[in-house]
Amino acid sequence: MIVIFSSTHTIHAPPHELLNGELVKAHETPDRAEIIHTALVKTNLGPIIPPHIFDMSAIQAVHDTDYLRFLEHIYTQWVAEGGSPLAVLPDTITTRHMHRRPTFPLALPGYYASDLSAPIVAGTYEAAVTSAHVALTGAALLIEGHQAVYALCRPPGHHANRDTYGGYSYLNNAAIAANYLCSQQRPAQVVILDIDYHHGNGTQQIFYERDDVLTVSIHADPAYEYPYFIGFDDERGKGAGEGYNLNISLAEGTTNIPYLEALDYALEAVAHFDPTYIIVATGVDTFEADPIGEFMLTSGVYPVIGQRIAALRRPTLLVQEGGYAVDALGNNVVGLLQGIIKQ
Ligand code: OKP
Ligand code: ZN
Repeated sequence: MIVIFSSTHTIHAPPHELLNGELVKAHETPDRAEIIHTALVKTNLGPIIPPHIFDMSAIQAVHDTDYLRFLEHIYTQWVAEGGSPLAVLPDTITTRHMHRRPTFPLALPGYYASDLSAPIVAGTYEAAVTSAHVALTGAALLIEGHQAVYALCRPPGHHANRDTYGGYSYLNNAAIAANYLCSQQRPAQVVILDIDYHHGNGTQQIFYERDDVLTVSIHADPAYEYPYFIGFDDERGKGAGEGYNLNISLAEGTTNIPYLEALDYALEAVAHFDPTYIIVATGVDTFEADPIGEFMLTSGVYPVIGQRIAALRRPTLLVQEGGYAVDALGNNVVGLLQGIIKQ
């Protein structure tokens, strides 16, 4: 399996995040990707290659121009205006009742942020663009005929919307890759299967009214878990996209067996859609020891998950999302990838 990786991710190292009312040390750290990279090198899973550089239009096809410009320049503007050089983190955010776009640098982040978990530092934009290029490189390899490719993306992306960031996500890597596949080789039909613990709200919304990308997400019930305001099972898509979004939410404490049942249900929908390509938004924060996830999956289940996905026998791109139990992270990701290869 080809792996795509860039060490550019290290320039995005947010110092902190707001979690349950406290400013705590960031969970989404550079060592996550380094740990996965080291585990991949050790297991000799396949060639590890750097990303190709794509035209910005591949990213602009998914994200709004004003939002991209904001991400690129806000850190400098924020610091120049007296914001903390530690990181951009707004103190005032838009709601349903106040949402005029500001121009003032200390106010702008509150217009684009969906939560306070995703600080912007000097290197965030470059790291996020590189992360998108890592995913795009994977998509291009599928077009070239590869059966399974792993994009070691960091920062993650599935909470980023066309014009919002949050949930450690700035650019939606999986969505950018899916949209690229659709635009390159008509009539490509793409499934994004999101197995991260958290609902992939950005991905859902980007494709909500489209029928060429089926979005399927298995995640913790938003009634008690982030992103709270979206991700419920009755959200099925809209307009042409009606029936092309599937949410499967699971209870706190979910263990291997019920999880695999949910996966099988999701995979039936995927098979029925008959995709040209599958993109797996790969989070392993479903692991029992994850510090921010409440599922109880064990390391032994990840190879099984991989095998069942690969049993669909479609060209598959795995895009890294979450997973914060750093001691087990390398093992869990490698296990999943080995399951994909073994099938
Ligand atoms: C990113 B990924 C819960 C706050 C959650 C953000 C979580 C982002 C997860 N009270 N904070 O792994 O999907
Ligand atoms: Zn997650």
